[in-house]
Amino acid sequence: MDLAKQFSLEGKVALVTGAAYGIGFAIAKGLAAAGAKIAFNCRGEKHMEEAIKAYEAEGIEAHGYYADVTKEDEVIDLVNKIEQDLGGIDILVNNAGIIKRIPMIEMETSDFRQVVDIDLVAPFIVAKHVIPGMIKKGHGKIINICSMMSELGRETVSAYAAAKGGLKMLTRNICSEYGEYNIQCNGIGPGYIATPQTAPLREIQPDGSRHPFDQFIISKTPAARWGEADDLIGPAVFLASDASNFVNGHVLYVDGGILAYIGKQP
Ligand code: NAP
Ligand code: GCO
Repeated sequence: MDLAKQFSLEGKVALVTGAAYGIGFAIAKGLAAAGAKIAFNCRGEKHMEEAIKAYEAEGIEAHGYYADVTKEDEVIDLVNKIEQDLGGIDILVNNAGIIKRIPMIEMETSDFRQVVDIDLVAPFIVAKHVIPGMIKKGHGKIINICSMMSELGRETVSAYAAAKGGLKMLTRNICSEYGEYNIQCNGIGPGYIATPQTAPLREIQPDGSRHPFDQFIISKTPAARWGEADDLIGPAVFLASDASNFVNGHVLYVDGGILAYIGKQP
């Protein structure tokens, strides 16, 4: 048995949404290292320029496209351009996402809608337009970036938790509806990862101490550390490769053990 071949992504095209930096960039870097051609999208020129340079610094010829994943016409255009440029999408990572940390009864409905739009409706839109091409190819891998908040709630993240909980069920439904076409749709549920999205939770306090939430997460994580975006590379390559052809509808939590642990006694 050729185990290396099972994990190889040679000849495959991967679209990672929102992969100019953060978790998306790390996952795209890992998929490229396994042999995939990388396509990614972002919304701003500055981020695009910086991202292309960052990919080049990693020796990766990433193909960057401007697209807001909440805008269906831009997603259709994105998918068509990748089809023309690279020959269609074998691997889709629905990574683009935002969070707004506001107590629910103080949250504007427009804010709630924006989070759900980007974190749940957009993965639906992108998958809806990528799956037909995967059916034609006879195979496909979809990885939805879920969250601890696909399983747990906490103060101020009602919209995010609702969206990420819904994304877990969208993952299971795509598995159910398209598994017969040799399409596997799974989720990755990162724990607390040190990226721009969580930077406010790790800010050093005026007195030089660690942010209270930072200390809280350390106490809730058996690994006693925040995750790094690169911790997600191995799980992503596994779920993007033939090694996971009979894994479907699963959310793989990459959380250092948070979900298994009651937390260190103060
Ligand atoms: P991040 O650093 O804030 O990056 C988010 C990315 O999404 C950015 O590239 C951003 O691009 C893009 N994006 C946002 N809205 C978009 C839109 N409408 N259209 C296109 N791109 C859009 O966040 P991250 O920490 O890397 O998180 C990436 C994913 O992992 C998210 O889905 C997040 O919910 C999830 N996650 C993160 C953690 C964590 O602890 N960090 C844990 C679990 C899950 P712009 O620059 O254009 O805004
Ligand atoms: C928060 C954090 C979390 C992480 C991640 C955990 O405010 O609680 O931002 O939501 O981003 O989703 O898995």
